[in-house]
Amino acid sequence: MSTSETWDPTAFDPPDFYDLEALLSEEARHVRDDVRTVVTEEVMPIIEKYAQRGEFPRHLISTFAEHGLLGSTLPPEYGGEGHSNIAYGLIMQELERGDSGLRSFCSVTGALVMYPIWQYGSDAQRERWLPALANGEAIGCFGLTEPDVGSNPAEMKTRARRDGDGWVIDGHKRWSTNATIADVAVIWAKDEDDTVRGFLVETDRDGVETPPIDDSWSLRAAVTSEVVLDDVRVPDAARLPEVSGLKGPLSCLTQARYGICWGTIGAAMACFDTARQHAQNREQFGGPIGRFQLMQERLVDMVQEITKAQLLNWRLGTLKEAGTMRPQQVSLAKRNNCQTALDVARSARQVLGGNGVTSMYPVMRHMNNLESVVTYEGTHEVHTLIVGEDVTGLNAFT
Ligand code: TGC
Ligand code: FAD
Repeated sequence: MSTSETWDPTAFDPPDFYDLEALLSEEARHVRDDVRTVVTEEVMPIIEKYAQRGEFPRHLISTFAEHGLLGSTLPPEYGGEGHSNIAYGLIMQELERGDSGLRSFCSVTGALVMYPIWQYGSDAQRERWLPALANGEAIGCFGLTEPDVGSNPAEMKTRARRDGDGWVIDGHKRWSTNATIADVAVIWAKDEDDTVRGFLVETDRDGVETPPIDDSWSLRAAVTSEVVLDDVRVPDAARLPEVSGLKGPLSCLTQARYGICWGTIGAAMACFDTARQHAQNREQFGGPIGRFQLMQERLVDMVQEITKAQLLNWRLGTLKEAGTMRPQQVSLAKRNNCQTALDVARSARQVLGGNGVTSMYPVMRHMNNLESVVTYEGTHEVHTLIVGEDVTGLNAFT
């Protein structure tokens, strides 16, 4: 068997060592299977080329909308599907099996743009933006991070000052997923009393620029940008009226981090499955390399860590569904699952040998993507310290 024949993406057979399938509702299975088919048929055949070119496959937005993947937990009157949190998690898992950048597009749309509008917006804001975001007619982005302010958003420099019956916003956001192609940016800024407030800023307003960051080795099939705000005037109706303070943006992060916990395991499953197929089909020393004990140890380590992460996700999902999930529990799973996915990707890359560094296999792309995923939405260290505070009662950030 030649090297290019050692992996068949249509034969994807994800590990489910503890039969979590038996715990899934009919709804969750149905949604998961639908997204899995979309990814196999519409993402896998094209994604390597888009990543190589550094291009977001924009035509997939309408596919995501058609399959209800944008803001899917919201109620139908606002364009959502009313899906359970486990079904939502499985959507993220399957999307990231394809590419972290595609999951990013959908999780930013749902968790970082639609969620704050839904949770903290006025009726007019909900009506204007939610259906359009759900059906892919409008694209949103989230601006919290700045060039000099990442892990500690409490230090943000972006300012919003009162001006008549509106506001003027000045600042610079960096690392905003989707911004260059976005119609609306959720911008977090401090007012004259140093209180953090959220604004829905249309990106075609005077003074807004959204240049792309185009020199990244990671998430190459996604759009990541700067958002420069130079004396941008918005009416008071652009302010999210129902929240003030840092808990506004941080509560959105909890939603997005939840999706990342599931998504990363989709990437890990893809890497494992590729490595397993290769180990079964690639022959050296007169037989398949999967017969070697050292190869089996790699594959077993992968299954072991993926299984633990799947169990974390399952439990986290049931807590979220019950309304009792704490942000610190999300931090533990985000920290564990990002690291697990990175470790699996790196080990899978080794199983593939030389061809593993090429786009013949999806693993190096996943590995590079996961370098962003472990950093965004709170770095590994930040989540360590969030959980550290929870277990010691001592705050390491002050
Ligand atoms: P702290 O004093 O702890 O909290 C301030 C207020 O916020 C509340 N809160 C939360 N609420 C909900 N969810 C959470 N995760 C929350 N964390 C805190 C808290 O209860 C408090 O409320 P109140 O009512 O008492 O005012 O705030 P702090 O300044 O000490 O925060 C510390 C720290 C480091 C944990 C926080 O700043 C943090 O999480 N930093 C990491 C920054 C980060 O994750 N940035 C992500 C930017 S967005 C992004 O990366 C998108 S990538 C998306 C993609 O492409 O997929
Ligand atoms: P820093 O905060 O400068 O951290 C640098 C290093 O110092 C890290 O290793 C960190 O863990 C460590 N460190 C910092 N503080 C401590 C501490 N107290 N103890 C120990 N170690 C510490 N942001 C948005 O607002 N919207 C988006 O849509 C968005 N999308 C992104 C997409 C991509 C591809 C990337 C890479 C980032 C994105 N981000 C986004 C930004 C992301 O959230 C930040 O990069 C992240 O929060 C870390 O901030 P920083 O890069 O400034 O690193």
